[in-house]
Amino acid sequence: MGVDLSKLSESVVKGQIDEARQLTEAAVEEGVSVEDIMNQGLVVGMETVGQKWKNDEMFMPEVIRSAKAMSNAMDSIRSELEKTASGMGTMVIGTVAGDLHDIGKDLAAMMFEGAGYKVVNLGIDQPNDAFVEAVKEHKPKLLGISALLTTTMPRMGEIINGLKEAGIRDEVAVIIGGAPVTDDFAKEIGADIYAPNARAGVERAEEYFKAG
Ligand code: B1M
Repeated sequence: MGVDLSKLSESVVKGQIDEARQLTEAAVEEGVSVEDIMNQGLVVGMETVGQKWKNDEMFMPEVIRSAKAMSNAMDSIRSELEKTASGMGTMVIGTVAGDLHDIGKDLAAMMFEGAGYKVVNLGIDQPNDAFVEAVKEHKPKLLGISALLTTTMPRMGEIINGLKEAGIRDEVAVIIGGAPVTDDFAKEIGADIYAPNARAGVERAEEYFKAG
């Protein structure tokens, strides 16, 4: 009897940390691919959470618990994910200076990891220089910048200018996301990709790279 991946997504929605991990491990043991575990289980669960949050059907502590359930379950498949990771290249991601919000950023990091990227997560409240230095150090294909406050959004443009000043702007694609961020803002500051949500971020990055 195979593991029902809809039960896995349900356990994420319900924030059942142990159950989500157990179901993930059981699926791995049964030979279900990490892609299916992510895309038919964990990601579906977290997308439902996002919808419920938007519709005021879930509160923040529940969202945080669901994110923990997803990330804890992902820990058990991380080594498998890393095996496929090299194929997609590296992504550096972080939240800008003065901004402590990390739930959406971590969700995006998890989705990119699930899609096969090696993700270097800088964390929250990162000075502009930290992004530029990380691009120099890790030579990522993609730089992800997250901001949740209108007061911290300007840091995104400053980081892009920092890349230009360092002469490395053309070496990395910049993707930005966060609740107050818009497509127009992304164009205005010269970002390459705008991500309205984590999954769209992965899809749009794929389209961007395909278009060359
Ligand atoms: Co804050 N906060 N907060 N907060 N907080 C907001 C953002 C706010 C909209 C609430 C409000 O007033 N309605 C408001 C901002 C107003 C504005 O500037 N326009 C606000 C404020 C004002 C503040 C404080 C100033 C409050 C205060 O102290 N007076 C303060 C600032 C602290 C600071 O950062 N310096 C503050 C603090 C906090 C907490 C610490 C309490 C907590 C953060 C906990 C944490 O992150 N660990 C918090 C929270 C939880 C929120 C809300 C309620 C929820 C944010 C969240 O996690 N959403 C938020 C209200 C809201 O958004 N409606 C709010 C769920 C998450 C999945 O969505 O982050 O949008 P989101 O991510 C989405 C997409 O945006 C996208 O993908 C995700 C979905 O798939 N995405 C990316 C995000 N980053 C991406 C990067 C990508 C790709 C996609 O690639 C790079």
